[in-house]
Amino acid sequence: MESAQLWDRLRHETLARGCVAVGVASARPFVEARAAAESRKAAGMHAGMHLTFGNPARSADITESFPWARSLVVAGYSYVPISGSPGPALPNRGRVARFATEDHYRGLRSALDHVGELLTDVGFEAATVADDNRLIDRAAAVRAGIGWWGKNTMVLAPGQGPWMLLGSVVTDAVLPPTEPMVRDCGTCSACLPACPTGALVAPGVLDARLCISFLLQSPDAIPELLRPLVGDRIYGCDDCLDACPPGSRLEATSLPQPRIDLLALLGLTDDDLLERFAHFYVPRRRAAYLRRNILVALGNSGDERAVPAVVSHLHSDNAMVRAHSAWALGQIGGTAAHTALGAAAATETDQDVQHEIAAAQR
Ligand code: B12
Ligand code: SF4
Ligand code: SF4
Repeated sequence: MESAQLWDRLRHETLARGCVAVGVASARPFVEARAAAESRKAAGMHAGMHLTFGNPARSADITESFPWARSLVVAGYSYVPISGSPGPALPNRGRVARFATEDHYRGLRSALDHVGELLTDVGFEAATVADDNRLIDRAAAVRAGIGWWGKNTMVLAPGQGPWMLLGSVVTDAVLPPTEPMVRDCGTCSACLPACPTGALVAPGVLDARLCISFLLQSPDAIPELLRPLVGDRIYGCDDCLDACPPGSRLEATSLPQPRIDLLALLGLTDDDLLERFAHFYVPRRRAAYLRRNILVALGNSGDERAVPAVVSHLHSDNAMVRAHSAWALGQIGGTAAHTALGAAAATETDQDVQHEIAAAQR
């Protein structure tokens, strides 16, 4: 089969399997993306994440992982409007960013695996790579002409805006590359002031240390000053995507979904909590990180009905959970919260938690 014919078939099948954009990029190294990743890392803006920052030279050159790679078939998979939109804010209710309302990557991976099978059926090598340490997905998408780099660092596509997940099929087939898009954000810069923490420190530059999406996946305590800005989120953040005009028409078609009952979540066992959010990235699959996020959201809600559930976490065997519980009680305030903090102050032995309790009592 001629490469143009093969590409036509792959394109058709990718779109038929639910992807909204597809293109081809050559497998040569992504020199600029490597330099950007190295520079973010040198400045500490990667917040210690491994992912594509662990070895930028490898993530920017797919032939390091697949020496036979010649082309990348890159696809964008839309998760809006099916994700719905968070309904109105309510006390003790939280929200999850749209990309994680369910495992939306499943549909993307299945479409890409199908394309891979079509390639192997005609004798080529093929491997699916999506949200993986071996490839900087957005650099591949921009080269394949799927979209352009937005000032919020997302890849935006006409009609989709930033509401697409990205992935590739790596292959040794030499396919005709699609042209990169001649488009950019122009004079718009709406995403920059929309970020609650100022994590977009310059157009196209994100400091992950300030990004709520990172903080809710981080393997550490959430910095005290940033906790109020987390609001009612328990996973992911969409503010710089919500602000983005190219995505607003699509977003407006999504139906409001009820926010999540945070007290019911806190009452789950660790196993049930992890199972409920099996598709989330949770450091070392420890439920304590999910509890940390829920406690911060409850603290921000400031509703006294949460006190008994939060107090029960003041006696957790995990110091980080106790610390966030103390903080949440300080935010909620009231007699019951202060009595519980006083009792905990008398028995707490961990210095960091003692500090959090003292701060919460002020
Ligand atoms: C690490 C990571 C994160 C980190 C850091 C994000 C970041 N901006 O780097 C954290 C945890 C914060 C994160 C958050 C999110 N992520 Co994320 N994340 C990744 C991951 C694993 C690697 C990203 C990476 O390599 N960055 C490296 C550096 C080099 O990229 P960069 O800083 O953007 O650099 C480029 C720009 O700066 C641009 N540039 C340079 N100068 C300038 C100047 C101007 C004016 C402009 C416009 C651009 C520009 O060029 C550089 C490259 O050459 C990818 C998956 C993957 N394997 O690629 C997913 C990925 C980027 N994430 C994704 C998603 C969906 C999200 C969230 C929306 C989830 C959420 N709702 O919470 C948020 C969005 C936050 C944001 N504004 O980026 C999608 C993005 C899809 C898309 N359409 O772009 C990806 C591709 C996963 C996937 N396969 O679908 N993520
Ligand atoms: S995801 Fe949220 S915190 Fe991160 S850059 Fe976007 S608006 Fe800011
Ligand atoms: S909000 Fe405006 S500047 Fe930011 S990514 Fe979207 S189009 Fe670009």
